[in-house]
Amino acid sequence: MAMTAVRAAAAAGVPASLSRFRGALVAAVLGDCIGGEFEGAEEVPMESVMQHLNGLDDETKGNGILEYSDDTAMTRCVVQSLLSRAGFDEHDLAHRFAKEYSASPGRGYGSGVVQVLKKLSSPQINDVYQPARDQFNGRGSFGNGGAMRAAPFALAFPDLAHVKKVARLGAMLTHSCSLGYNGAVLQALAVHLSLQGALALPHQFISRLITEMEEVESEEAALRDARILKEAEKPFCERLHRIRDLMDRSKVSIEEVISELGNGIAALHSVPTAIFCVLHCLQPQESFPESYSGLERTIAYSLALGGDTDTIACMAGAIAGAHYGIEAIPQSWIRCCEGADDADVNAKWLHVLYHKSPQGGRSETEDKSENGTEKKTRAE
Ligand code: R7I
Ligand code: MG
Repeated sequence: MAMTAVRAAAAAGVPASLSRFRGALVAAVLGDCIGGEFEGAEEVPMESVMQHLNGLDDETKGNGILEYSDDTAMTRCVVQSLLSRAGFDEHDLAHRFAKEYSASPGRGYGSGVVQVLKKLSSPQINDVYQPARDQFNGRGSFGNGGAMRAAPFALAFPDLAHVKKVARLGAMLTHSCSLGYNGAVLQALAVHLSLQGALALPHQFISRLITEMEEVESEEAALRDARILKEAEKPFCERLHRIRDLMDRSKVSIEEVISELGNGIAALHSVPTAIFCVLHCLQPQESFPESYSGLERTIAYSLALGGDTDTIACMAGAIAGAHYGIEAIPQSWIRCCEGADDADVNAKWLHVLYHKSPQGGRSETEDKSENGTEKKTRAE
C-alpha cells in the first residue's frame, strides 16, 4: 500500500472510529451535492471536474450553495428513523420517506419511485412493501435509489448479517426487484467493511464482497430476476469479478470503466462502479493534484465518469469516507454543501448507536417480541 494510503488510514484511526462514521456520512452528502453539476452528462472532461472543484474554494460563494438531491433527502430519513427507533422500523421509515417527499418533491426523485412515495403517504396503507412490488408491471424497480441511501444501515449495526438484512428491507420499501435491493446490500457491505479498515487490503476487500454476494445472489428470487432480465446468473458477483480484473491492470481508461461497469441509474450499473472508483483512487493518480487526499480523488474521479454522477459520487463518497475519515475532507467542500453539517452531527449519533450493544440497536420486531412495548431512545 502506498504511503499516502497508510497515512490516511492512520488519520481515520482504529476500526469503527468516530472519524470514519463522520467521513462516511459527510462524504456521501458531498458526493451528492458536488456531483449534481454533471448529472446526466455523457462526457465530462477532467478540466471541467477540476474547475468545478477549484470553485468550491471560492470564499465569496455562499454556505450550502450546492443543494442536495433525493440521495441525501432519503439518507436523512434512514438516519432519523434508525436513531429515533433505535433500530430498523419499516413503518416509521416508510412514513418518513413519504413525508419528506411531500414536503420537498423537487429533489430530483426517480420518475418511478414518486408513485411509490405517493402511495406510502396514504393513511390506509397496511403493507408498506406493496407499492414497491407494484412497480414496473409487478417486477419492481432495479434503480439505484435503494443503494444510494444504504450507508446508514452499515453505520448503525456492528453485526454484518444484520446490516445485510436491514439494508435489503430498507431498500425493498421502494425497490422490490432483487437487482435493486441487492445493490443496496452490496453498497452497505462495502461501507461496513471499509469502516472496519478492510480497504487497507484492497484485493481481500473485493474477495470478501464476492464471497458475501455469492450467498446473497444464490437466493431463488435473485436467480429468477437475473434470468428474466437476461443478466449473468449472479449479476453483482460478475461485476465484482470485472472490478478485480480492472484492478490488476496497470492502466484503465474512463471509457473502459464505463463500458465494463456502467455509469447509469440502475443499481447494477452504478454500485460496482462506485466501488471501483474508491479502489482505483487508493493510489495517487496523475490527473489529480498531489495535495489531494484519497477521498478528494475518489469524488473527482466519480464525476469524470459522467452519467449518474451525483449518485455514484454519493455512494463512492460513503465508502471512501469510512476509510479515510473526516480529516480527509476539505472544509471548503463541507461549507459549500447543504446538509453536510447535519450529516456530521448525525454521524456522531450513529456512532453511539453502533457501539451501544452487540447488535448496535434492535429492530422493532425484536423489541416487541421481547417486552411487547415500543422502545424510543432518542426523540427528535
Ligand atoms: O431508483 P430510483 O429511486 O432513482 C434513483 C436515481 C438516482 O440517480 C437519483 O439521484 C435520481 O436521479 O434517480 O427511482 P426509480 O424510478 O425506481 O428508478 C429509476 C429509473 O430506473 C426509472 O425511472 C426507470 O427509468 C428505470 N427503471 C426501470 N426501467 C424499466 N424497468 C428501474 N426499474 C426499471 C424496470 O424494471
Ligand atoms: Mg442520481
